[in-house]
Amino acid sequence: MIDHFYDTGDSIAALATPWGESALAVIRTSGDNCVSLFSTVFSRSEAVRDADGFTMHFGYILDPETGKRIDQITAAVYRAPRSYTGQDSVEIFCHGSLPGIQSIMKVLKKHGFRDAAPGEFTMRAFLNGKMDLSQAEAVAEIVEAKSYHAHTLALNRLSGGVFKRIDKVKHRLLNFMSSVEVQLDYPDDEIGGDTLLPSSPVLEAQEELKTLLDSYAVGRLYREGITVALAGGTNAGKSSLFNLFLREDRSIVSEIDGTTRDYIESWITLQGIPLRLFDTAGLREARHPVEKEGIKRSSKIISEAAVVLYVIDGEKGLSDEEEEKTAQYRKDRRYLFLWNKVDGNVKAAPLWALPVSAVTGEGFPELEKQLAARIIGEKLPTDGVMIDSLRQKELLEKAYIALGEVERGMASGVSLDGVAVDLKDALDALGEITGEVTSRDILDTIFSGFCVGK
Ligand SMILES: Nc1nc2c(ncn2[C@@H]2O[C@H](COP(=O)(O)OP(=O)(O)OP(=O)(O)O)[C@@H](O)[C@H]2O)c(=O)[nH]1
Ligand SMILES: [Mg+2]
Repeated sequence: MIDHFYDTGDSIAALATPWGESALAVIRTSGDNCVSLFSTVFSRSEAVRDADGFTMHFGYILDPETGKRIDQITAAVYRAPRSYTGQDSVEIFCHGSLPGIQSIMKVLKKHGFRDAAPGEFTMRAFLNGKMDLSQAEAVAEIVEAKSYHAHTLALNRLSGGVFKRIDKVKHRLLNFMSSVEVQLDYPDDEIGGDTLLPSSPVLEAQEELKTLLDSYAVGRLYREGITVALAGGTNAGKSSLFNLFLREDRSIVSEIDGTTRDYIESWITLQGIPLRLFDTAGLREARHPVEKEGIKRSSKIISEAAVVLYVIDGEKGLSDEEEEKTAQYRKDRRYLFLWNKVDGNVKAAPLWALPVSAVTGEGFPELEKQLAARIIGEKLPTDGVMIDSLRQKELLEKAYIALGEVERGMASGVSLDGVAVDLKDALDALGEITGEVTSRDILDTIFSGFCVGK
């Protein structure tokens, strides 16, 4: 991290759009002195120098020494504190030409601006109280979101979703802390006695933290996706179902046993969750070395998949061998069983298998529903707040564990001093999430992960 990262008095500038040819590019600047510095390189310098916030100005970027025009631009002026960083800012909308952008940056730097470090704009926003640390992290999460859903979740965090939840827990604990302190200050008071402290605020706080912690796994899921494999005997209809999921004729389907010899994969989205779906080679005692190898590779995919859709040919029903196998697989939480070909003349499906038809699509909506439920579980927070940052998750765990200590301490009658120490640990961890309690190292780590211009 560069040394002057914390000098918020400097005026900084950076390209906020990708470095490449485009119709428009945006150069962002910020600093207490930023508007007046900018006016020295702008053709309508007086207009911009006295400009109000939220105004746009059309003109040219000039080299003040030669008077040469560099680019035709519009400049958006923001006045403190009503800007992204909380400082005076100018956003320059110029043409997306690489030499043009370079020349503008050069003239800005010659006239008082310096290059912004990664995340420095957001860092200033945080230091100026425009957002808490969980919101600052959400800024990077929005930029990096790979799916529509991940984007929506990050936007929720940006509008303070995590902050509000943590703040609520913190207030609960602070109230409790004051009752502990009252007892510490007046140990002989007649209302005294450690046993009088109710443990419910601690339990309720723990419950809240647990919900947020559980949301981490779900948040990751939306961001990174999950692997689902179709498995089963030959000719069961795996490739037909694979194609149905893709809504595309991707995998070869035929009535010949052992059509699929290798695995095939494709990304699909199920209720906003990215799924990496695999079609695999039908499992049987193969003689051909190529098929053998295909089955070996497919078995590896199946053993590593988060969810296995085990397809059974309902027309044939279960052979003794398959009966035994599926009995084994049913103990594995990852397996969901499909009784395929129900459009035809099928045997009755057992209760543990879902009747479907890859040909008519019968049972498919139910399959999608059950698959989504299996993947997400029932832990989806109702208000849609999910955490996505490993840092936040670790701090939540720390707070959760400290509260466990508080509870144990109270139950076993440990001195109230000990309880107060654990309670303070929990509060500190929560404060670190939102950034009230923080160190320079933490800020460096968080903001250095940002892109320049953010
Ligand atoms: N009637 C009916 N036939 C189906 C259904 N699903 C698949 N089939 C037929 O069953 C045969 C095998 O289908 P595939 O999808 O190739 O089966 P698979 O499990 O991929 O087979 P392998 O790749 O050989 O392991 C084909 O002739 C399909 O048309 C279904 O739901 N109903
Ligand atoms: Mg196949």
